[in-house]
Amino acid sequence: MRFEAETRAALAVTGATGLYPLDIDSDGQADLAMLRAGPDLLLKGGPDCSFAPFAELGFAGGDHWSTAFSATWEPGEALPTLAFGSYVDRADPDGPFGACDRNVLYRPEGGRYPPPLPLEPGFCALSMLFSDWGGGRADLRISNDRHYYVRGGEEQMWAMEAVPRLYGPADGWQSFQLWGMGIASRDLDGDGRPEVMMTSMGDQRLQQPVPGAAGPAYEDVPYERGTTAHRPHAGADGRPSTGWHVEFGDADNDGLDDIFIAKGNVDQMPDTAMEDPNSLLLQAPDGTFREVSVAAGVASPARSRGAALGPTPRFPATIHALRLHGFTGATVRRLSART
Ligand SMILES: [Ca+2]
Ligand SMILES: [Ca+2]
Ligand SMILES: [Ca+2]
Repeated sequence: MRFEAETRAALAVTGATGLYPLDIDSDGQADLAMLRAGPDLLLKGGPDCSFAPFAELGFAGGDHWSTAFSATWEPGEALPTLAFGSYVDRADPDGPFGACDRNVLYRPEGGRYPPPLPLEPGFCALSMLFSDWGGGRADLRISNDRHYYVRGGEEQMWAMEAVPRLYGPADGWQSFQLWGMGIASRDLDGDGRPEVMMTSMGDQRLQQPVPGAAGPAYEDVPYERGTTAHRPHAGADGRPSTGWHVEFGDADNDGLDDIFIAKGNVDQMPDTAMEDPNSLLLQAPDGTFREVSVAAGVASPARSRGAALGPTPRFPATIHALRLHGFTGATVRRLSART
C-alpha cells in the first residue's frame, strides 16, 4: 500500500488536533469534524475527497484546545449533537495545572447549530463517547486527565436530558480518577449492557455494568480476565505502561471481540515505560484475554497515540497503528490467521 500527500486547501489549516469523519448532513457523503487548538471546524465532504466549510449550519467553534469529540443523533433530529472536549485553558495565567477549560455541546435546532451549551466543570477531557449504558439513551461519557486537573476531578458521564446533568452517586455512578486517555465500548457478553474500556497510565481499565443496577454503575472486571496490560509485555522495560487509543474488534475472525491498545510514553516521563509495545489482547471463549501482539506483528515499541482496527478489501482482519507526533508514519500489519 502506498500513500501520496495531496492536502486539499480546506484541510490545510494549522492547529488541528483531531479529525472525525461523519455524515453531518446525511447526504451520503462523509463530512469532517476537525478539532483544533483554536476554533473547531465542520467541513462538508464532496466528490473526489473534496471538502469545504459548511456554510449553512451556523456552526461557530469557540477558541478552545479541543482534545475529545463524540457525536450522536438525538431522537427526531436531522443533525447530530456534537460534543467537543477541551484540555487546558491556554488563556489561564495560572495554568496549566488546575486550569482545565470547559467542554461544549452543540445541539441542533431547526437545521442549524445555535451557540453551544457549556458542560462544566471540565477536567481536561481526552476522550468522549456517546453510548447507551442500558438506560435507553445515548449519554456522554468523558475520560479526564488527572495530570492536569490535579485534584477535585473525576471521570464523568452526562445524562443527556433536556438540560444535561452529571450523573452522581445517587444514580449509581462511582467516582474514580484516571490519567484518562481513550474510551472504547462493546457489549462483550451480549447482555444488552456494554462493557467499557478506558486507557490510562498503569492499569488499563475494563469495566462491566454492576449486575442488577438500575443506573450507570460500573465495576472493574477481575484481574484474571487479563485486560490490565499494565506493563510492557515484551522487552526489558518493567515500568508501568501508558495506554492511548483503545479499540474493540474481532482481530482473528473467530466471532469474539478482541482489544487493541496503542501504547507509548507521554514524553520522556521517567516513571513510565519508554519502550512500550502495543497490545493486542485476544479473547478466549471463557472471556479471558491473552497478549498476542508480538506473534501478530503489531507490538511496535514506537510511541503510538492513535490506531484504527478494521478490515480492508485485501486483508479482512487488519490493524493500522498510527505512529505518533504529527501522524508522520503509519504501520500497517496483517494479523495472520495462525495467531
Ligand atoms: Ca455529508
Ligand atoms: Ca455486557
Ligand atoms: Ca476474536
